[in-house]
Amino acid sequence: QTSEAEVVVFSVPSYACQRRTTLENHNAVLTDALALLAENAELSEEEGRGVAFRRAAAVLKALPRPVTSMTELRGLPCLGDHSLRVIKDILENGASSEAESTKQSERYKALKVLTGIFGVGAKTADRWIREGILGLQQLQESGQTLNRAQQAGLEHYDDLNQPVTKADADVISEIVERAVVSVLPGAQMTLIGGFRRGKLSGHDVDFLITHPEEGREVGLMPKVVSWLESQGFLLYQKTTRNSERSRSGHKLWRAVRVDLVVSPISQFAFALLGWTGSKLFERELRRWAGHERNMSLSSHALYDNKQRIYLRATSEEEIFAHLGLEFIPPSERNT
Ligand code: DCP
Ligand code: MG
Repeated sequence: QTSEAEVVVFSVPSYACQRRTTLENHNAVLTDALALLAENAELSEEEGRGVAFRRAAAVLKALPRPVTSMTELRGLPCLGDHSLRVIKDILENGASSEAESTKQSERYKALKVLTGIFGVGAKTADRWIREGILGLQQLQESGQTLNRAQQAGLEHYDDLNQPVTKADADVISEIVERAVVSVLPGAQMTLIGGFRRGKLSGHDVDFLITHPEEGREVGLMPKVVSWLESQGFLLYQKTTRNSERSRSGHKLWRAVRVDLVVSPISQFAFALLGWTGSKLFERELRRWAGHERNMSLSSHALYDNKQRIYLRATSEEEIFAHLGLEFIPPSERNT
């Protein structure tokens, strides 16, 4: 005869875009370790492993209380063997030996320092490490040729690696707003990225700019950038023509990264949804659209592959409705 104890398990839908994830995280000890392993995988260009750790961490972030035993995890989605091993280690020993040894490894430390330079990605950092360059001083002494972005990144290394606070973001909002309305009266600016999700700090400040009359936004980006430059606010700029997106340094009391996105009003809702994040939330929305709805979602449009039509939307709510998802407000997209 067997007796079975009833175990109360958590229930969580499998796509992050089906869940409400606030900034309140009851499992930070677990998710910090998984995030570190995800970051290490991404820095080692193992994207698949990175996403697997990110999805596992996201499930734990959505739980209403701390996990205390492995049995509570039964039936939860996205927890692969590797992530479960990491969680078990922490629950039993207080820390993940894998996360700890990764954090202390010379390679991880070097990847962090080098990719902390604006304009340096995982590939470049890996090449430098293989050439024996593990830090900023070694890089400067090596005589490596740096592109303009990397030179600016190295010059403002400390500033750009210092988190941007909400207060910094508010000051910058006022300046960008002034720039936008000066060069195009009637243009509208919205805070996007982490600050729109209610985060209190970030690595940059992101803005979306549009005009209520379709077409009036054409040519706006270079004008905004010129205005900022003429007022002495610009340290460095990198413009991507296609995406109408500009990254610029910002001289005030320190250098701050600012991301500007310009969108025609017809695409505004898609740009707003696509640039509010989090990165995993965006990835999951696109995966849901493709795998569950046979649609293609981007920050420009939503295409229905079956009906072969573009689905219009003037608000984020409409896009969620097209996708057959419950609306999740920005503050609950912190997955
Ligand atoms: N984004 C994305 N995929 C990328 C880069 C960006 O989906 N590869 C979207 C989602 C992000 C948003 O753009 O949330 C802004 O990009 P950031 O890198 O600035 O991300 P956050 O603002 O969320 O983070 P942070 O607070 O560190 O700036
Ligand atoms: Mg940001």
